[in-house]
This record gives sequence, C-alpha cells and structure tokens, in this order.
Amino acid sequence: MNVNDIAHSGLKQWILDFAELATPENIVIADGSSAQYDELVAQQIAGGYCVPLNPEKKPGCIAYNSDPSDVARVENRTYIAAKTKEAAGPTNNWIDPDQLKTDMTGLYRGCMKGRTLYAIPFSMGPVGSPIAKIGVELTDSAYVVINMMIMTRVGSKVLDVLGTDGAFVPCYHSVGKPLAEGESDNGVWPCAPIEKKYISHFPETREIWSYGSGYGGNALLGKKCLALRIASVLARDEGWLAEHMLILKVTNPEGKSIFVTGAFPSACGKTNLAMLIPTIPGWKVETVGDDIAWMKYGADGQLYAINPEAGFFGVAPGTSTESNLNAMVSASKNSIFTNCAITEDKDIWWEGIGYDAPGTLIDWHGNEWVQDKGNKEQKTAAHPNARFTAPASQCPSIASEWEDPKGVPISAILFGGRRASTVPLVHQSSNWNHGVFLGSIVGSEITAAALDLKVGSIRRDPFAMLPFCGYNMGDYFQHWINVGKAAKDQTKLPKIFYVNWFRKTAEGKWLWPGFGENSRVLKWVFESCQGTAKSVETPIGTMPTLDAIDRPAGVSEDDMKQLLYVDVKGWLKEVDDIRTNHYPKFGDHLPKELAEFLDQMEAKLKAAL
Ligand code: GTP
Ligand code: SPV
Ligand code: MN
Repeated sequence: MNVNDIAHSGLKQWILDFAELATPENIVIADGSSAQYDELVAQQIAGGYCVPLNPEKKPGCIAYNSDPSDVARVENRTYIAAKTKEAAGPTNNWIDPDQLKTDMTGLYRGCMKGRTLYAIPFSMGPVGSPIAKIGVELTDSAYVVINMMIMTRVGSKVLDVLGTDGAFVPCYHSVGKPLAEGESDNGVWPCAPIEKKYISHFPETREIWSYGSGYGGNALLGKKCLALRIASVLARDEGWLAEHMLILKVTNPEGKSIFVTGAFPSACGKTNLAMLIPTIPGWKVETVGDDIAWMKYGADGQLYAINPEAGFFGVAPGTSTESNLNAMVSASKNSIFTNCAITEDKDIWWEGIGYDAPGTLIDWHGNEWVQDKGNKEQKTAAHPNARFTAPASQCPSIASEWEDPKGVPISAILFGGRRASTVPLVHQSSNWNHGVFLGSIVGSEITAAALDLKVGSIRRDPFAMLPFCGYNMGDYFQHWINVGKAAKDQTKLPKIFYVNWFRKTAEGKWLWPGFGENSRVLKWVFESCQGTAKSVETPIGTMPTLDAIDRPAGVSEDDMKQLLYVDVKGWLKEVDDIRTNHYPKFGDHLPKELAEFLDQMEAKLKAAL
C-alpha cells in the first residue's frame, strides 16, 4: 500500500508534511499483514539488528539487544506539555508546549535521513469497538513496527474504520539518528543520547511526540503514551478511567466468576497475577489483560473494563515455567525478546528462568558470559528490565471475554506495591472513597523499569500511575472520587483492596511465597465480594482473620501473624511521611476527603497504640 492510496485526506497530508520535515528515504504504510511482518523481520535479521532464534525451540522468534543506554522508560525526559505547569501538576515534567514544539521540530528536521518512514495506523481496543481509540504512529524504527503489530491492532482494517475523515491521535517517533549518505547502522541499535531524548505529550491537543529512544514505553506510543497518559486526560473529560492495571477473571469451585483489576507499579507483579495458576484446588484464574485497563460504566450501572492492548510486553527475568507458565507459553513462539541472553543453540536465557545457563551465553551486551563466572564485569546475562513481546492470543489462560468490546464487569480493584515491611498481605477499604485514599498512598520500592531512578528506594506511586498520569495528579484523585459519586447504584461499585506480596523477614527472605499462592488472597477477595469472608476491622481497614486464609507450605503461623498484623508504629511513620512529604505536593488540588481519611487513620492508630 502506498501513501497515495490512503483515502483519509487529512491523514495522508499529515504523513506527507512530516515526511517533508524528517526527509526519510521512503514511506511505508504498515498494513498489518503477516507478509509485511515477515518481510520486516527478514530485513532486520539481514541488517544484523536482531538474531533469529532456534526454529525448533522458539519458532518465529527473534532477539534484540538495545543500546546499553536505551533499556527502559526515561522518566526525567518524559514531559506533559500542558498549557500551564499547574495543569501538568507537581509529579510531571513540564515544558511550555510552544517552546517544546519549536525545539522538537528542530530535532525532527532531517531526522529520518537515510531511513524509512513507517506509518502505523493502530487501534487500542478491538477494531471498530465504540470504546477503542485510534492512533497513527510515524516512526523510523522497524523494531517499533513489529512490536506494535503484536501489542496493538495494526493496519488496513484500522484505516477502514478511520474512513475519509475519522479522528486519530497523531504520534511522531524517531530514534533520532539520521544517516549520512552511504552510512549504515551496521546492526547497532540506533538512538540519541539521553539529553536529546524527549517523550512528550500535548494533552490539550492530544498529540504525542517522541524522539531519541527506541525502547518499549518510550517508543511503542500506543502503550503508555496513548493508552495511559493521553487516555487519562480523555477519561477525565469523558467520565471514565484509564489505568495501569491488569484484568483477570477468577472462578470458584462452584463455577461462579468475578472479574478483578489490579494496579501495581512497573515490575511489581501485574503480568504474574493476571496469569496466575492457583495452588488452591478447584479455583481458576484467566487473563484479560496484564498492564492497562480502561473502565467505563455499562448501562446496568456496573463498571466494565477492557484491555486496550493485543499483546504482552512482559518483564523476562524471574519468569519461569515454575513462576509463570502461562507467560512462558505465550512467549514460546512468534515473539520478540529484548535484552535477554542467548545460548549456543540460539535459545533464550535470563536470570530466574528456572535452570542454570547452559554453556557459554551471549549476554545482553553481546559479550560471552558463563554461569557463576559472569564475565569481567560480573553483570547479569540479561538486563533486569529485559522483556518479551508476545501475542495475547497465545496465552493459555486467556479468557474467552478478552476481546469483548463491552468489556468485563469489575467486582474488585486491587492496589499494591513492593513493601518489605509495614503494609500487610491484604486489607480492604471501607468504601469507594477510602479505596481512593488507599490508591493515593501506594508506595513501592523502585524497580529497573525506569532508567533514571534509584532501584530499591521507596517512593509514593499513587495508583501505580505516577509515571503515567497525563495531568495534575491531585485532580486525578478528585476524578476517582467523582467517578464513584457518578455510580447509579453505589452497591454495584467494585470493592477496593490493598495487597502486598513482597514482605520480607529480618534476614531478607520472602515472608510470603507469592505467585500461584496469591490465589489464597484472591479467594479472600472473592469471598469479601460475596459477603462471606471472615474478616476483622482494624485501624487501616478490614482484614482477614488469622484463619481466613489457608497457609501455604512453608508459611508458619508466626509468619501469617506477621503478614496480617497492623504495625501501628510503622503505619504512624507512613502517616507522617504522607502528611509531610506526599500530600503537600498537591496543594489545593488535593481532595479534602483524602486529608480527612489520613486524619481518621492517624486517630485510630494512636488509639491502638
Ligand atoms: P510492568 O510490565 O513493568 O508494568 O510490570 P508488571 O507489574 O507486569 O510486573 P511482573 O508481573 O512482570 O513482575 C515483575 C517482577 O516481579 C518479576 O521479576 C517477578 O518474578 C516478580 N514477582 C511477580 N509476582 C511476584 C510475587 O507474588 N512474589 C514475588 N516475590 N515476586 C513476584
Ligand atoms: C512499565 O514500565 O510499566 C511497562 C514497560 O509496562 S514499558 O512499556 O516500557 O513502559
Ligand atoms: Mn506497565
């Protein structure tokens, strides 16, 4: 398909205008066909950008190593360029939009020299569904095209829905490395230095301008940029929710099912929970989505969620047949691996894959690497934020409802993070607004999913949306309160819980085995939704009684007491930190309800001292 074949004159002109600025060698329209996918993969292999994996062990799979500087999202180069700094709020980087557009237009001028401009029409959500949003990404990265083909719905069928004048979110992307006459990348991952990287969002005009990075959340613009940052603004204006959440279906032994969403910060267990294999007999968990949920009220007054994505961009390290069989099977064919290690027989390997590295590997830097010896620098073979890109349709636990355009009715919402102490295994909010309070105070140890942060230190990551909220986060809290108020029937609102799989002993060992054993907590959540759970009121919320959750092997009664105990002194420290460091950031954008819940919790904790 040629650019002149595009029936939508506005879209065609927009592509030609950007081509005039970026001066690519040629223009290719991503039609979404498997023939085009195969052709791009063949070109990438021929160019030395990626290697094909063993067709017996990993059919249809390829592996990339990125530039060592381009391995994760770059939060300090991510901008919400709203008209005012206040509209972007205290948690987002801000540059005046006119200034930013001037600067970035300068960067885009000639940026695709020697490269191909790919135009990718994509749909977030099933094509043609009334809740789907269409974007078009212009990029000079073939890696982006093939990843978008797995992660979203791409191509001619999207152009058909757009027709001659349909609305789309315009997304510019360039790796930021123009080629001189006759120059080639020589198979090296192209990107720009950190100070030239920009991941920019213009919320009022709903535009995305990305420059200088080829990696995941920086470059696959349908994902964090459109489906979260821009969609959160649309959701605010239209009365729905765009969230960093997994969606799962849980079925009890009697065959009754509920749907649950869960917001945990990056690399804190969404993919794993969404694909969990229960350890408790008779229970079943199925997957609807692993990273993003859009939630809207249905005509029946119930909140319904859809997964706008079509694939998984999952954390590789720690994923094994033991910890997450469904993810391993999802990524066993037709998948793309980024920054994993490669074995002599061209299979994939990473830390925590469940077996020792066989023979001499090629690590994610392209160097030889041997188990327990490492190499000169003793670094890990895979990058801690190495990822697999796999089609959701290949997931053995995918729920039959996963592409239902009306979504699935949500009974429970979980918030959580990585906390070695203080936060118990699970507690429940007393009502919707109290649940908003719990979401607003989520704290978590920082992971390798973002480049410029200190891994391991704790930061507040409200609703797991700190890096993804496209407007003032104080107003976002208010929006959550407003959505609750808008419920036609308050009893149909999802119940809200706060979970923590990451408690550690004084010796630094996991107190809770996690993964499949988290089904025990899902069972308690399920029972709480039915009104049959054994529970007790505490100063922080409703909690399971000590015998409400069956103990997994290896968890003693003492461990369970630790997991389900309200650490009053620890929580009072939390209150102090929220009051002095967290809430004041939001000034008068902080809903008064949240400050009141904080006061109430403090009073209850003091009374319990
Ligand atoms: P993003 O894709 O970055 O948004 O991450 P995610 O929330 O989907 O995280 P994911 O499920 O990929 O988990 C990231 C890491 O947490 C992996 O290394 C997992 O092994 C680990 N993890 C997940 N669930 C558990 C758990 O229940 N217990 C423990 N100890 N680790 C877990
Ligand atoms: C995250 O960091 O939350 C991810 C990976 O899901 S990325 O798409 O790179 O943002
Ligand atoms: Mn994520």
